[in-house]
Amino acid sequence: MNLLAQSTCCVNNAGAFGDGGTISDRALGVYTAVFWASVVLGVIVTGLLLYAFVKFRRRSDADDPPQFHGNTRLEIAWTLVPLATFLSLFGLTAANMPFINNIHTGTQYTVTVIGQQFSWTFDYGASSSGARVRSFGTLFLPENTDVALNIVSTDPPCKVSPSVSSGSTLAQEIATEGCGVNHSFFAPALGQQMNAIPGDVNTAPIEARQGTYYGQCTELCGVGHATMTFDVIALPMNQFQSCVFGNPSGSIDPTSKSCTLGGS
Ligand SMILES: [Cu+2]
Repeated sequence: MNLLAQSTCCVNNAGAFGDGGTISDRALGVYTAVFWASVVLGVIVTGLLLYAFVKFRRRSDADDPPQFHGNTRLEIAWTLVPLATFLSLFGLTAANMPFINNIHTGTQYTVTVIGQQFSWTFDYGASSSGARVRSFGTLFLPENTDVALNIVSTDPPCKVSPSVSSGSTLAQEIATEGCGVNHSFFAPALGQQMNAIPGDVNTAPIEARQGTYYGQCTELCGVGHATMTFDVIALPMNQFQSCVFGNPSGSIDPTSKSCTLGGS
């Protein structure tokens, strides 16, 4: 318990199911519906089985049950009830997947998430001076705002900062280099998980209520895999702006007041 308390000492919402934002609300809604449908069906099936075991048990060796062939009403019922159940769960999942998987229309911020052995770099674009705006190990987000993630992987000899030609994005340039190993970005309380695959750009939406959230790599990527944790800090919009884009040189000081929740 101490170990757990220590490893999550400074981050709220480290649980597997959190209410960190609208995306996790949707995912949690689907999980909850599937869970309770399974509980209800499990209880009904177990109850019917136990009833049949007891009621129709063999009472003596000479005890022969009545012989009959088929029961149309029963067969229709045990075909239609599971079919309707699974179709509704499928429909519920299919209806929610686009919101959880696709970049939301009107999204204005894009962050390139770069997985390396064994750390995470978050790139917010180029500053006015042309330098990359980056944070390391902490993803800063504006609260209650849709953000798009471009998730990639790289390692030497390839560069974390290849030159970006016009019409291309940093994520595309990194993917073109094709270095690295598989990682996976996972922020459980925000309901978002997406693989970082060498040579590919994977996209995912993210949205968070104000707070600090725990994240980690969930693809075994080498000896330092366990150290590939990160924090997500969702700040009020004005604080996010000055934390991430406030410095013309592009550097982010994670210890500054504007980057700290409860700072100003
Ligand atoms: Cu990893």
